[in-house]
Amino acid sequence: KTQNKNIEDYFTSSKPGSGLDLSKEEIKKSFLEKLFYGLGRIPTVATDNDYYSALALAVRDWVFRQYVRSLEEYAEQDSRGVAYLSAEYLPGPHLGNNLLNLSITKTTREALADLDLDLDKILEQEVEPGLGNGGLGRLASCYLDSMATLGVPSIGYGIRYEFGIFNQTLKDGWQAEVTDKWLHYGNPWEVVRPEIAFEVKFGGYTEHKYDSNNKLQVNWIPDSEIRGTAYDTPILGYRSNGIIMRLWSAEAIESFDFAAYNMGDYYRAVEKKMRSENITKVLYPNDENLSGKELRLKQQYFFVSCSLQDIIRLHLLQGRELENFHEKFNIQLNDTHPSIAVAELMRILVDIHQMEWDEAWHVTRHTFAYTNHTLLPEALEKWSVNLLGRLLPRHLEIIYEINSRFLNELRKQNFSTEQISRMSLIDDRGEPSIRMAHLATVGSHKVNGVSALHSRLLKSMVLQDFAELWPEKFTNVTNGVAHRRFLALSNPGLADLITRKIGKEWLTDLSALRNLEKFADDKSFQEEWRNIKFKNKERLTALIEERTGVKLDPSMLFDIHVKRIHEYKRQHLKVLHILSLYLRLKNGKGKDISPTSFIFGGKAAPGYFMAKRIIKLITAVADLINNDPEVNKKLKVVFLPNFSVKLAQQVYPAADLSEQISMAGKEASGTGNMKFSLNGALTIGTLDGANVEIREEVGEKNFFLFGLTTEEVQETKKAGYHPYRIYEQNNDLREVMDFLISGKLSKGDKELFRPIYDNLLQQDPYLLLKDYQSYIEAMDEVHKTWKDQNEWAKRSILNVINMGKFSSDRSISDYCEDIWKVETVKVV
Ligand code: RUG
Repeated sequence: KTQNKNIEDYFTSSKPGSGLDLSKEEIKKSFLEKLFYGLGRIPTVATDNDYYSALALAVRDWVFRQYVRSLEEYAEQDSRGVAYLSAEYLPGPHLGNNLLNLSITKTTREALADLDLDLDKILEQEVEPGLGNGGLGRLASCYLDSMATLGVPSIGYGIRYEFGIFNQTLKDGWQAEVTDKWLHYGNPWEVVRPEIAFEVKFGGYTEHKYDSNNKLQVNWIPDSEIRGTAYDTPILGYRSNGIIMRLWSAEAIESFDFAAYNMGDYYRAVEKKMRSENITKVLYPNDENLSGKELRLKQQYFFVSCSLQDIIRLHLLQGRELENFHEKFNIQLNDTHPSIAVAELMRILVDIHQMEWDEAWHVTRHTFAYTNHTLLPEALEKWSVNLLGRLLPRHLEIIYEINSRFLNELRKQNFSTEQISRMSLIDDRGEPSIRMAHLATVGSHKVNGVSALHSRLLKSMVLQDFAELWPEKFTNVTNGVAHRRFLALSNPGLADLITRKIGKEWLTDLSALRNLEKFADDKSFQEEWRNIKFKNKERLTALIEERTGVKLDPSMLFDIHVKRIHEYKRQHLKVLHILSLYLRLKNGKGKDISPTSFIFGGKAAPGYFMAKRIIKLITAVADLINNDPEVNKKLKVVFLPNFSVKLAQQVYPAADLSEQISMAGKEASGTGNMKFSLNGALTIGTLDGANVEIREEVGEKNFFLFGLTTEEVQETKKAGYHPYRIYEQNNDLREVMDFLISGKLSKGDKELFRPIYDNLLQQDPYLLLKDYQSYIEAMDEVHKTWKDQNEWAKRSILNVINMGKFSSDRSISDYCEDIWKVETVKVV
């Protein structure tokens, strides 16, 4: 750390000014300076991407101003901080959001117009960082937004994947994956910090020795080491603080093997470097069986180790002792992906800083808190003892030690052998493996689920024994979404109407939307509301036509199902419904059907056979219906490829109906459901995840409910479920199912969709057939309600105004109060 009195004096006397509310001239000047001197471009050669980069660099300066001001404030208050550890982030495009948060969108538009440039065209240039798979990564980014807005002293740690989630294209109706080269044009938002770099060890063995005080010293002798370098992206809150998202990138410590080079083996000279850098090359698409994937475990440990070394550096930099580390830092584990951190912190404290085991364990348990995001057995992470021992031999020893002490405690408390084996961190059945959720639970002071239902099920199913042992440890924090991005930024028409009626308070307190209640019955307000929706639908229609060639009619009902493709999310239930409408129309029984456009979007994991076939089914149904003049005036179907945050921002504002139709008990929370309602879509949904709470908030009448409850699902399965019987008894369903294998969807190929057909008739693990009739009836009710446009508008308004609970600001306040116990410090 260098002390430079002159610079310090300058910094204190000239306190960085606020980055907010800049004038048109200031914006123009900074933009042009970045273009000329930041990028070295002259007007004759500057491209749209140069304009985008210049504006982004100017904006980044203002965001950093807010960040620097925040840091000063935090240091002064000596605040308790939060480190959010997440293997995934989906920030979405930064530029528009930063302009909004600096309150300079309008002025920037004018500044650029003076230069004959169009802000929208410039915004279009941004390639978003696809550093996540779906809900979990997007949630992490919503949380950073809210932590910044509320003034939580915090850092988000993660991985700087060189290639993010694949880009999805369609080939002959099938998903085809294309590498995501998001860094191809550079990334103006990040700053590399070559001096914030840590070494991370892998492999090798451990040595156990007693020192002169007869204290055991363990030394880990690795067989390889890799360096992680920090890349910082400032994240700005709304007219508020700035925080950092710090992503680690792997590089070789020695970039060149001179011995090999001198012997003429040029390839081997750089091979090691290439192998080391593989660690942060690519994001794993989830839903696959990841347990054998060594590189995935390396990624997890790599980012955890860098992050912990960094947090400890920050702690010691302030002259503090490690004994009170937990009083100064909370570390939130976003799912089990970073849960190896429990063993790593123990290793750092005990092996490196010579802390006694019991004290280190106290510090560790009071530092971590763990958020569980899934009950799906296949998604609960387990690492084979063999693999973990090979990559992280010392961590395996530590995990065994934690486990042995934990199990001894249980024995003392007279737990049965059966309970003890259920709760053990090691699963001994079959090939021994580590249950990462158990490690995270034992090593944390709080464990939370992400919706009321999910947290209840977590306590009664997956972590039941632990919840009985430590009831006070378990809590719920219902997810929330960044309403500024997903309403203010994505739906400017609606945002403007709301602000005209009730002012800007809702931007920082979403529950202020309730002040709109008096307008719910107001016919002229309803009309304005509908016009805005219509314009959003026109916008989406144009985008869909450009991307797919399918032209929708914006006066139709827009019925939208966008999310990852997974059997439990039941996209194929929606397809069965569409086919039932198609057959009704063909049989001359479709007079009650309201004209509808069905829009699907979402990626399937590349190795997930059924999910990929479901995409093919959707596109096959789309081809059939869109090209049949007998039905295509009433029905249209489209699969919008490559769903992303950028696309989502266009899709949610244009939705009339939100499909949230997972089998009850499977969707931990869902966050798309919140974004839809926030933009005035009505929901058709099951009592799953956060749907339950959304329905409570918006009112039963304003939510189309169908399907079994979680308890009914459990009873159905327990009683022995026979989908074939339902098929036999329901004529309509039988006709639809048989249509799947009729060849009419597949140019005569009767086998193409047989795997879906067979799966549903023989196993139907997600009870589509059981819920089918109830879904059809609820959809009929939707179509009936749509015919009364005033009623629909009223329900849409009631959805939006009751969404206060689902802002991520509320979620982060809950974390602050219940889990982190931190005080917020705002700079504005
Ligand atoms: O599937 C869940 C969603 O229900 C949830 O809304 C989201 C954020 O909490 O996390 C999703 N999730 C769960 N993504 N990955 C996992 C399992 O690792």
